[in-house]
Amino acid sequence: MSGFKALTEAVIKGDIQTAVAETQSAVDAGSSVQDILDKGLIAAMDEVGEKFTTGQMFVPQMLRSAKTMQECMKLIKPLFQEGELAAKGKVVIGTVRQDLHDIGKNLVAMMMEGAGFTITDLGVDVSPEKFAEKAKEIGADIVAMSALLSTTMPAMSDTIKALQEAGIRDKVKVMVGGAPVTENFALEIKADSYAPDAGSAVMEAKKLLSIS
Ligand code: B1M
Repeated sequence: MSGFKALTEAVIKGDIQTAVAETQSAVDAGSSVQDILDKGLIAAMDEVGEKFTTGQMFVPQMLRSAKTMQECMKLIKPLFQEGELAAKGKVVIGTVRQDLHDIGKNLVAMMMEGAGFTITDLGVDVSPEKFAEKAKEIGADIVAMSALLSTTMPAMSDTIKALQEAGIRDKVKVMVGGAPVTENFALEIKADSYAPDAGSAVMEAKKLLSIS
């Protein structure tokens, strides 16, 4: 077995050593970071999700696969760097209240950082108040929220309310994303922007701040 298939299999199995080695050989063989992510790592997590839905995998295995993917992401992080860039804007990012999924959020943070944004990552299970407090404290340009559970999506709307209550809603742009989040939902809760994946999150962030 070779290439992305071996990488995907290793992530599904939670075999960190093999997955990291496969990621390294894909990098060495000149594969693009986008392909490593889409065809290797994200493809693996999609399969993990399917196996979980059909009862072939359980939370501990899902966690092990997540840990494996995070280790592979550490390896490709430097490849996102676009070189010496002028600071593009301050972004406060986090996964919303009661949601512990952070792989997609980390990917978005990593790509934004690589594109020159200054990132303050609040982690997971971030309360609306915490988002608002930090955004106010650092004078953020963008508040970026990730949700992976349909049950935690309402926390995005609560966070927008918290930004209003903190008196900074007109000073920050709000971006939302995550697998169950849609463009319509973003419009409904009056977010400024929605992005389906990490690459478009960078483009949307640039658009929001009128950066080319
Ligand atoms: Co959970 N989980 N999980 N899980 N998990 C999902 C999300 C699920 C779809 C699996 C399934 O049933 N098929 C399902 C959600 C169903 C729903 O509500 N729609 C689910 C469930 C049910 C649960 C639990 C409730 C399970 C349980 O305990 N019974 C539980 C909830 C815990 C909690 O959060 N309170 C749970 C727990 C976990 C683990 C902790 C074990 C682990 C997470 C570990 C971690 O993140 N450190 C986990 C995992 C790994 C998954 C799956 C398998 C993979 C998620 C992932 O990392 N994908 C997932 C199934 C799936 O997604 N296929 C599943 C890869 C990642 C790169 O993609 O995060 O979508 P994603 O990010 C994308 C885009 O969405 C976008 O960019 C990224 C790609 O470029 N994006 C943004 C993300 N954030 C963005 C923000 C933006 C813009 C774009 O702007 C700000």
